[in-house]
Amino acid sequence: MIAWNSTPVPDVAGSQSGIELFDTVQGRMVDLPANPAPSLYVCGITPYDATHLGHASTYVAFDLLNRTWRDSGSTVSYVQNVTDVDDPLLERATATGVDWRQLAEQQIQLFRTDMEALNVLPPENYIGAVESVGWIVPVVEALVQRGLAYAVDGDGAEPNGDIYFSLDAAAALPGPDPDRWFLGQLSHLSEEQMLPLSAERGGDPERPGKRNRLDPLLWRRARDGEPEWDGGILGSGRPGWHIECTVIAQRFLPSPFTVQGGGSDLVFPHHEMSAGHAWASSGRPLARHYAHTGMVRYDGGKMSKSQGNLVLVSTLLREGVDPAAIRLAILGFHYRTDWSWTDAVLQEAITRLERWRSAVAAATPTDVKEVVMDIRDAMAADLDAPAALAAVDGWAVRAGLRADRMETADPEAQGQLVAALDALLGIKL
Ligand code: 5CA
Ligand code: ZN
Repeated sequence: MIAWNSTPVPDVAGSQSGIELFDTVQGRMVDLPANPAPSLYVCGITPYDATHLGHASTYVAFDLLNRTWRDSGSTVSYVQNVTDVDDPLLERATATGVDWRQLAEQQIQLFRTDMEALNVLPPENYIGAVESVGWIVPVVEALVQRGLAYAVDGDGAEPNGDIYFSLDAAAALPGPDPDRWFLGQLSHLSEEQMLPLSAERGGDPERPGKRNRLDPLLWRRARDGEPEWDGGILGSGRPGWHIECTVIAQRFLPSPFTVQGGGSDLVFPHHEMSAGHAWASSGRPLARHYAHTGMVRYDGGKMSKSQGNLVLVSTLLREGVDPAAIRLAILGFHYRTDWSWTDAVLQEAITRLERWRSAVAAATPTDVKEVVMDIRDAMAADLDAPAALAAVDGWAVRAGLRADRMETADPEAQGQLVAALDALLGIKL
Protein backbone atom coordinates (compact mmCIF):
# COMPACT_ATOMS: atom_id res chain seq x y z
CA MET A 1 0.00 0.00 0.00
CA ILE A 2 1.02 3.62 -0.29
CA ALA A 3 3.14 4.93 2.60
CA TRP A 4 3.31 8.64 3.36
CA ASN A 5 5.25 11.61 2.04
CA SER A 6 8.33 13.26 3.40
CA THR A 7 10.31 16.36 2.64
CA PRO A 8 13.82 15.69 1.26
CA VAL A 9 16.47 15.08 3.92
CA PRO A 10 18.91 18.01 3.72
CA ASP A 11 22.61 17.33 3.16
CA VAL A 12 24.94 17.83 6.10
CA ALA A 13 28.68 18.26 5.62
CA GLY A 14 30.83 15.33 6.79
CA SER A 15 29.32 12.02 7.73
CA GLN A 16 28.54 9.58 10.50
CA SER A 17 30.59 6.39 10.80
CA GLY A 18 29.42 3.17 12.48
CA ILE A 19 27.04 3.12 15.43
CA GLU A 20 26.59 1.15 18.63
CA LEU A 21 23.13 -0.27 19.24
CA PHE A 22 21.70 -2.33 22.09
CA ASP A 23 20.83 -5.79 20.78
CA THR A 24 18.03 -7.68 22.53
CA VAL A 25 19.33 -11.16 21.62
CA GLN A 26 22.83 -10.52 22.93
CA GLY A 27 21.64 -8.34 25.80
CA ARG A 28 24.43 -5.84 25.20
CA MET A 29 25.66 -3.08 22.91
CA VAL A 30 26.86 -4.25 19.53
CA ASP A 31 28.85 -2.38 16.92
CA LEU A 32 27.03 -1.89 13.66
CA PRO A 33 29.90 -1.12 11.33
CA ALA A 34 29.36 1.28 8.44
CA ASN A 35 27.27 -0.63 5.90
CA PRO A 36 26.46 0.62 2.41
CA ALA A 37 23.04 -1.04 2.41
CA PRO A 38 21.56 -1.70 5.86
CA SER A 39 18.01 -3.02 6.09
CA LEU A 40 15.31 -2.31 8.64
CA TYR A 41 11.92 -3.82 9.40
CA VAL A 42 9.76 -2.11 12.01
CA CYS A 43 6.50 -3.69 13.07
CA GLY A 44 3.67 -1.42 12.03
CA ILE A 45 0.32 -0.61 13.59
CA THR A 46 -2.79 -2.66 13.95
CA PRO A 47 -5.04 0.05 12.54
CA TYR A 48 -7.47 1.05 15.24
CA ASP A 49 -6.95 3.91 17.75
CA ALA A 50 -3.93 5.19 15.83
CA THR A 51 -1.66 7.02 16.41
CA HIS A 52 -1.08 7.22 20.13
CA LEU A 53 2.09 8.64 21.66
CA GLY A 54 3.42 5.13 22.33
CA HIS A 55 3.27 4.27 18.62
CA ALA A 56 4.73 7.66 17.73
CA SER A 57 7.63 7.21 20.12
CA THR A 58 8.52 3.81 18.64
CA TYR A 59 8.46 5.08 15.04
CA VAL A 60 10.44 8.22 15.94
CA ALA A 61 13.09 6.02 17.62
CA PHE A 62 13.60 3.91 14.50
CA ASP A 63 13.49 7.04 12.37
CA LEU A 64 16.63 8.11 14.25
CA LEU A 65 18.32 4.86 13.22
CA ASN A 66 17.18 5.38 9.62
CA ARG A 67 18.47 8.98 9.62
CA THR A 68 21.76 8.01 11.28
CA TRP A 69 22.37 5.33 8.66
CA ARG A 70 21.53 7.75 5.86
CA ASP A 71 23.89 10.28 7.39
CA SER A 72 26.67 7.71 7.02
CA GLY A 73 25.99 7.57 3.29
CA SER A 74 24.06 4.28 3.39
CA THR A 75 21.15 3.40 1.19
CA VAL A 76 18.63 2.07 3.71
CA SER A 77 15.97 -0.49 2.82
CA TYR A 78 13.10 0.08 5.19
CA VAL A 79 9.96 -2.07 5.38
CA GLN A 80 6.97 -1.66 7.65
CA ASN A 81 3.79 -3.72 7.80
CA VAL A 82 0.21 -2.90 8.70
CA THR A 83 -1.71 -5.61 10.53
CA ASP A 84 -4.88 -4.79 8.63
CA VAL A 85 -6.64 -8.02 9.54
CA ASP A 86 -6.38 -9.49 13.05
CA ASP A 87 -8.59 -10.32 16.05
CA PRO A 88 -8.43 -6.94 17.86
CA LEU A 89 -9.22 -5.01 14.68
CA LEU A 90 -12.18 -7.28 13.86
CA GLU A 91 -13.43 -7.09 17.46
CA ARG A 92 -13.31 -3.28 17.40
CA ALA A 93 -15.10 -3.19 14.03
CA THR A 94 -17.85 -5.47 15.34
CA ALA A 95 -18.18 -3.54 18.61
CA THR A 96 -18.56 -0.21 16.81
CA GLY A 97 -20.63 -1.51 13.90
CA VAL A 98 -18.09 -0.40 11.29
CA ASP A 99 -16.84 -2.51 8.40
CA TRP A 100 -13.36 -3.76 9.35
CA ARG A 101 -11.89 -2.64 6.03
CA GLN A 102 -13.26 0.85 6.48
CA LEU A 103 -11.96 1.06 10.06
CA ALA A 104 -8.50 -0.06 8.91
CA GLU A 105 -8.41 2.36 5.98
CA GLN A 106 -9.45 5.33 8.13
CA GLN A 107 -6.87 4.55 10.78
CA ILE A 108 -4.07 3.92 8.29
CA GLN A 109 -4.82 7.29 6.72
CA LEU A 110 -4.67 8.96 10.13
CA PHE A 111 -1.37 7.21 10.82
CA ARG A 112 0.08 8.45 7.53
CA THR A 113 -0.90 12.03 8.33
CA ASP A 114 0.59 11.76 11.82
CA MET A 115 3.87 10.22 10.60
CA GLU A 116 4.23 12.94 7.99
CA ALA A 117 3.58 15.65 10.57
CA LEU A 118 6.17 14.11 12.91
CA ASN A 119 8.70 14.09 10.06
CA VAL A 120 9.16 10.32 10.22
CA LEU A 121 10.71 9.10 6.96
CA PRO A 122 8.45 6.60 5.20
CA PRO A 123 9.41 2.98 4.52
CA GLU A 124 10.20 2.07 0.90
CA ASN A 125 7.73 -0.78 1.24
CA TYR A 126 4.60 -0.36 3.33
CA ILE A 127 2.79 -3.68 3.23
CA GLY A 128 -0.55 -4.81 4.58
CA ALA A 129 -1.38 -8.27 5.92
CA VAL A 130 -4.31 -8.47 3.50
CA GLU A 131 -2.09 -7.95 0.46
CA SER A 132 0.34 -10.58 1.82
CA VAL A 133 -2.07 -13.50 2.22
CA GLY A 134 -1.12 -14.97 -1.17
CA TRP A 135 2.58 -14.98 -0.16
CA ILE A 136 1.90 -16.43 3.30
CA VAL A 137 -0.16 -19.44 2.20
CA PRO A 138 2.64 -21.33 0.37
CA VAL A 139 5.02 -20.75 3.28
CA VAL A 140 2.55 -22.29 5.74
CA GLU A 141 1.74 -25.12 3.32
CA ALA A 142 5.46 -25.98 3.10
CA LEU A 143 5.80 -25.93 6.90
CA VAL A 144 2.89 -28.40 7.17
CA GLN A 145 4.38 -30.64 4.49
CA ARG A 146 7.73 -30.67 6.31
CA GLY A 147 6.16 -31.57 9.68
CA LEU A 148 6.97 -28.16 11.18
CA ALA A 149 3.31 -27.20 11.45
CA TYR A 150 0.17 -29.22 12.19
CA ALA A 151 -3.61 -28.98 12.18
CA VAL A 152 -5.58 -28.98 15.43
CA ASP A 153 -9.04 -30.55 15.74
CA GLY A 154 -11.99 -28.35 16.53
CA ASP A 155 -14.31 -29.00 19.45
CA GLY A 156 -17.74 -28.47 17.92
CA ALA A 157 -17.75 -24.73 18.54
CA GLU A 158 -14.53 -24.26 16.59
CA PRO A 159 -13.83 -25.80 13.17
CA ASN A 160 -11.20 -28.46 12.52
CA GLY A 161 -7.97 -27.48 10.91
CA ASP A 162 -6.44 -24.39 12.52
CA ILE A 163 -2.72 -24.68 11.77
CA TYR A 164 -0.13 -24.25 14.51
CA PHE A 165 3.64 -23.92 14.35
CA SER A 166 5.55 -26.65 16.17
CA LEU A 167 8.13 -24.88 18.33
CA ASP A 168 9.72 -28.17 19.31
CA ALA A 169 10.11 -29.33 15.69
CA ALA A 170 11.60 -25.96 14.70
CA ALA A 171 14.05 -25.96 17.61
CA ALA A 172 15.22 -29.45 16.60
CA LEU A 173 16.23 -28.32 13.09
CA PRO A 174 19.98 -28.52 12.70
CA GLY A 175 22.09 -25.47 11.97
CA PRO A 176 25.25 -23.68 12.97
CA ASP A 177 25.37 -21.51 16.09
CA PRO A 178 24.56 -18.66 16.45
CA ASP A 179 22.18 -18.84 13.48
CA ARG A 180 20.19 -21.78 14.86
CA TRP A 181 16.91 -20.70 16.42
CA PHE A 182 15.66 -21.76 19.85
CA LEU A 183 12.79 -20.63 22.02
CA GLY A 184 13.98 -17.97 24.45
CA GLN A 185 16.73 -16.67 22.14
CA LEU A 186 15.21 -13.20 22.10
CA SER A 187 13.26 -12.91 25.30
CA HIS A 188 15.55 -14.93 27.59
CA LEU A 189 12.38 -16.06 29.37
CA SER A 190 11.64 -19.51 30.75
CA GLU A 191 8.60 -21.36 29.42
CA GLU A 192 6.81 -20.71 32.75
CA GLN A 193 7.37 -16.99 32.26
CA MET A 194 6.26 -17.19 28.63
CA LEU A 195 2.89 -18.83 29.31
CA PRO A 196 1.08 -15.87 30.93
CA LEU A 197 2.61 -13.43 28.42
CA SER A 198 1.46 -15.61 25.53
CA ALA A 199 -2.12 -15.57 26.87
CA GLU A 200 -1.96 -11.79 27.32
CA ARG A 201 -0.53 -11.06 23.88
CA GLY A 202 -2.73 -12.91 21.42
CA GLY A 203 -1.63 -16.52 22.09
CA ASP A 204 -3.89 -19.37 23.25
CA PRO A 205 -1.90 -21.62 25.61
CA GLU A 206 -5.09 -23.32 26.83
CA ARG A 207 -6.27 -24.41 23.38
CA PRO A 208 -6.72 -28.22 23.45
CA GLY A 209 -4.82 -30.35 20.96
CA LYS A 210 -1.66 -28.25 20.68
CA ARG A 211 1.65 -30.10 20.91
CA ASN A 212 3.23 -27.35 22.97
CA ARG A 213 1.02 -24.83 24.75
CA LEU A 214 3.19 -22.02 23.39
CA ASP A 215 2.83 -23.10 19.75
CA PRO A 216 1.56 -20.03 17.82
CA LEU A 217 -1.21 -19.93 15.24
CA LEU A 218 -0.15 -19.86 11.59
CA TRP A 219 -3.50 -20.16 9.83
CA ARG A 220 -6.99 -19.72 11.26
CA ARG A 221 -9.76 -21.58 9.44
CA ALA A 222 -12.74 -19.56 8.33
CA ARG A 223 -15.43 -18.80 10.92
CA ASP A 224 -18.86 -17.33 10.26
CA GLY A 225 -18.72 -13.56 10.05
CA GLU A 226 -14.92 -13.40 9.70
CA PRO A 227 -13.02 -12.47 6.54
CA GLU A 228 -11.44 -15.41 4.74
CA TRP A 229 -9.06 -16.10 1.89
CA ASP A 230 -8.24 -19.16 -0.19
CA GLY A 231 -5.65 -21.17 1.71
CA GLY A 232 -4.84 -23.94 -0.80
CA ILE A 233 -4.37 -27.21 1.11
CA LEU A 234 -4.90 -25.29 4.35
CA GLY A 235 -8.53 -24.54 3.53
CA SER A 236 -9.92 -21.03 3.50
CA GLY A 237 -9.12 -18.79 6.44
CA ARG A 238 -6.73 -16.03 7.45
CA PRO A 239 -3.09 -15.86 8.55
CA GLY A 240 -1.74 -15.71 12.09
CA TRP A 241 0.10 -12.62 13.27
CA HIS A 242 3.77 -13.64 13.49
CA ILE A 243 3.93 -15.28 10.06
CA GLU A 244 2.69 -12.03 8.51
CA CYS A 245 5.79 -10.10 9.56
CA THR A 246 8.10 -13.02 8.76
CA VAL A 247 6.88 -13.38 5.19
CA ILE A 248 6.75 -9.64 4.48
CA ALA A 249 10.30 -9.17 5.78
CA GLN A 250 11.60 -12.19 3.85
CA ARG A 251 9.96 -11.00 0.66
CA PHE A 252 11.23 -7.42 0.69
CA LEU A 253 14.52 -7.60 2.60
CA PRO A 254 17.68 -9.71 2.58
CA SER A 255 17.82 -12.80 4.84
CA PRO A 256 18.94 -11.93 7.42
CA PHE A 257 18.23 -8.21 7.35
CA THR A 258 20.11 -5.83 9.63
CA VAL A 259 17.67 -4.72 12.35
CA GLN A 260 14.22 -5.88 13.41
CA GLY A 261 12.51 -3.20 15.48
CA GLY A 262 9.44 -2.65 17.57
CA GLY A 263 8.31 -1.88 21.09
CA SER A 264 9.47 -4.05 24.01
CA ASP A 265 5.93 -5.51 24.13
CA LEU A 266 6.81 -7.33 20.88
CA VAL A 267 9.91 -9.18 22.12
CA PHE A 268 7.72 -12.07 23.25
CA PRO A 269 5.91 -13.68 21.63
CA HIS A 270 5.90 -11.71 18.38
CA HIS A 271 9.57 -11.36 17.49
CA GLU A 272 10.55 -14.62 19.17
CA MET A 273 7.98 -16.48 17.05
CA SER A 274 8.66 -14.55 13.82
CA ALA A 275 12.33 -15.49 14.16
CA GLY A 276 11.31 -19.14 14.63
CA HIS A 277 9.07 -19.03 11.55
CA ALA A 278 11.91 -17.60 9.47
CA TRP A 279 14.39 -20.19 10.66
CA ALA A 280 11.98 -23.06 10.00
CA SER A 281 10.93 -21.80 6.58
CA SER A 282 14.29 -20.69 5.20
CA GLY A 283 17.08 -22.10 7.36
CA ARG A 284 18.29 -18.56 7.85
CA PRO A 285 17.91 -16.11 10.72
CA LEU A 286 15.26 -13.44 10.22
CA ALA A 287 17.43 -10.51 11.36
CA ARG A 288 21.02 -9.94 12.46
CA HIS A 289 19.96 -7.67 15.33
CA TYR A 290 16.84 -6.90 17.30
CA ALA A 291 16.17 -3.52 18.89
CA HIS A 292 13.26 -2.62 21.15
CA THR A 293 11.84 0.61 22.46
CA GLY A 294 10.61 1.25 25.98
CA MET A 295 6.90 1.66 26.68
CA VAL A 296 5.22 5.04 26.93
CA ARG A 297 2.90 5.17 29.90
CA TYR A 298 0.00 7.48 30.62
CA ASP A 299 -2.17 7.81 33.71
CA GLY A 300 -0.26 5.09 35.52
CA GLY A 301 -0.36 2.35 32.86
CA LYS A 302 1.12 1.40 29.50
CA MET A 303 -0.50 3.58 26.87
CA SER A 304 -2.49 1.02 24.91
CA LYS A 305 -5.56 0.63 22.83
CA SER A 306 -6.84 -2.17 25.01
CA GLN A 307 -6.50 -0.05 28.18
CA GLY A 308 -8.06 2.97 26.50
CA ASN A 309 -5.64 5.43 28.15
CA LEU A 310 -4.55 7.14 24.99
CA VAL A 311 -3.21 10.47 23.90
CA LEU A 312 -3.48 10.64 20.12
CA VAL A 313 -1.05 12.60 17.97
CA SER A 314 -4.00 13.73 15.84
CA THR A 315 -5.76 15.20 18.88
CA LEU A 316 -2.69 17.24 19.82
CA LEU A 317 -2.30 18.43 16.22
CA ARG A 318 -5.96 19.44 16.12
CA GLU A 319 -5.42 21.43 19.31
CA GLY A 320 -2.73 23.34 17.44
CA VAL A 321 0.36 21.76 19.03
CA ASP A 322 3.41 22.11 16.78
CA PRO A 323 4.36 18.60 15.55
CA ALA A 324 8.04 19.48 16.05
CA ALA A 325 7.26 19.97 19.76
CA ILE A 326 5.65 16.52 19.94
CA ARG A 327 8.72 15.02 18.31
CA LEU A 328 11.01 16.95 20.62
CA ALA A 329 9.03 15.73 23.65
CA ILE A 330 9.59 12.14 22.50
CA LEU A 331 13.30 12.75 21.86
CA GLY A 332 13.68 13.96 25.44
CA PHE A 333 13.69 10.30 26.57
CA HIS A 334 16.16 7.63 25.55
CA TYR A 335 14.36 5.16 23.32
CA ARG A 336 15.00 2.21 25.62
CA THR A 337 13.51 3.75 28.75
CA ASP A 338 9.89 3.45 29.80
CA TRP A 339 8.51 6.93 30.37
CA SER A 340 5.23 8.72 31.03
CA TRP A 341 3.54 11.23 28.79
CA THR A 342 2.38 14.28 30.79
CA ASP A 343 1.38 17.85 30.00
CA ALA A 344 4.64 18.98 31.63
CA VAL A 345 6.66 16.88 29.17
CA LEU A 346 4.93 18.60 26.27
CA GLN A 347 5.26 22.08 27.81
CA GLU A 348 8.97 21.57 28.31
CA ALA A 349 9.37 20.57 24.67
CA ILE A 350 7.40 23.63 23.50
CA THR A 351 9.69 25.89 25.54
CA ARG A 352 12.79 24.13 24.23
CA LEU A 353 11.66 24.52 20.65
CA GLU A 354 11.06 28.26 21.16
CA ARG A 355 14.52 28.62 22.71
CA TRP A 356 16.15 26.85 19.78
CA ARG A 357 14.20 28.88 17.24
CA SER A 358 15.23 32.17 18.75
CA ALA A 359 18.87 31.08 19.08
CA VAL A 360 19.22 30.22 15.37
CA ALA A 361 19.63 33.87 14.45
CA ALA A 362 23.00 33.86 16.23
CA ALA A 363 24.38 30.68 14.65
CA THR A 364 28.00 30.79 13.47
CA PRO A 365 29.97 28.31 11.34
CA THR A 366 31.78 27.10 14.48
CA ASP A 367 28.41 26.45 16.15
CA VAL A 368 27.29 24.36 13.21
CA LYS A 369 30.45 22.23 13.32
CA GLU A 370 30.18 21.65 17.05
CA VAL A 371 26.47 20.91 17.10
CA VAL A 372 26.70 18.49 14.18
CA MET A 373 29.63 16.67 15.78
CA ASP A 374 27.85 16.42 19.14
CA ILE A 375 24.62 15.10 17.57
CA ARG A 376 26.55 12.54 15.53
CA ASP A 377 28.43 11.36 18.63
CA ALA A 378 25.17 11.05 20.57
CA MET A 379 23.43 9.12 17.79
CA ALA A 380 26.43 6.77 17.44
CA ALA A 381 26.08 5.88 21.13
CA ASP A 382 22.85 3.85 20.95
CA LEU A 383 20.75 6.70 19.50
CA ASP A 384 21.13 8.86 22.60
CA ALA A 385 18.63 11.58 21.73
CA PRO A 386 18.63 13.18 25.22
CA ALA A 387 22.40 13.71 24.88
CA ALA A 388 21.85 15.27 21.46
CA LEU A 389 19.19 17.61 22.86
CA ALA A 390 21.49 18.58 25.73
CA ALA A 391 24.19 19.49 23.21
CA VAL A 392 21.77 21.66 21.23
CA ASP A 393 20.57 23.24 24.48
CA GLY A 394 24.18 24.13 25.32
CA TRP A 395 24.62 25.82 21.98
CA ALA A 396 21.28 27.66 22.35
CA VAL A 397 22.38 29.14 25.68
CA ARG A 398 25.72 30.28 24.27
CA ALA A 399 24.10 31.67 21.14
CA GLY A 400 21.44 33.45 23.20
CA LEU A 401 24.11 35.22 25.23
CA ARG A 402 25.85 36.28 22.05
CA ALA A 403 22.80 37.35 20.09
CA ASP A 404 22.52 40.87 21.56
CA ARG A 405 26.11 41.67 20.66
CA MET A 406 25.98 40.27 17.13
CA GLU A 407 26.31 42.89 14.46
CA THR A 408 25.69 40.74 11.44
CA ALA A 409 23.82 37.49 11.15
CA ASP A 410 25.30 34.60 9.18
CA PRO A 411 22.45 33.28 7.02
CA GLU A 412 24.59 30.45 5.67
CA ALA A 413 25.37 29.13 9.16
CA GLN A 414 21.71 29.55 10.13
CA GLY A 415 20.63 27.51 7.13
CA GLN A 416 23.19 24.81 7.86
CA LEU A 417 22.10 24.52 11.46
CA VAL A 418 18.43 24.28 10.53
CA ALA A 419 19.32 21.66 7.91
CA ALA A 420 21.38 19.62 10.39
CA LEU A 421 18.62 19.53 13.02
CA ASP A 422 16.17 18.43 10.35
CA ALA A 423 18.44 15.80 8.77
CA LEU A 424 19.85 14.27 11.95
CA LEU A 425 17.05 14.67 14.50
CA GLY A 426 14.03 15.27 12.26
CA ILE A 427 13.30 18.55 14.04
CA LYS A 428 12.13 21.34 11.77
CA LEU A 429 12.88 24.71 13.33
N1 5CA B 1 0.70 -4.70 14.35
C1 5CA B 1 1.47 -5.11 15.48
C2 5CA B 1 2.93 -5.30 15.13
S1 5CA B 1 3.16 -6.36 13.75
C3 5CA B 1 1.35 -4.15 16.65
O1 5CA B 1 1.94 -4.41 17.67
N2 5CA B 1 0.59 -3.08 16.44
S2 5CA B 1 0.33 -1.95 17.55
O2 5CA B 1 -0.51 -0.99 16.89
O3 5CA B 1 -0.16 -2.53 18.74
O4 5CA B 1 1.70 -1.31 17.87
C4 5CA B 1 2.45 -0.65 16.87
C5 5CA B 1 3.88 -0.39 17.36
O5 5CA B 1 3.86 0.50 18.48
C6 5CA B 1 4.59 -1.66 17.86
O6 5CA B 1 5.96 -1.59 17.48
C7 5CA B 1 4.45 -1.57 19.36
O7 5CA B 1 5.49 -2.25 20.03
C8 5CA B 1 4.52 -0.08 19.60
N3 5CA B 1 3.81 0.35 20.81
C9 5CA B 1 2.54 0.04 21.18
N4 5CA B 1 2.23 0.61 22.38
C10 5CA B 1 3.34 1.30 22.77
C11 5CA B 1 3.66 2.11 23.91
N5 5CA B 1 2.79 2.35 24.89
N6 5CA B 1 4.89 2.65 23.97
C12 5CA B 1 5.82 2.44 22.98
N7 5CA B 1 5.56 1.71 21.88
C13 5CA B 1 4.34 1.13 21.77
ZN1 ZN C 1 5.17 -7.40 13.47
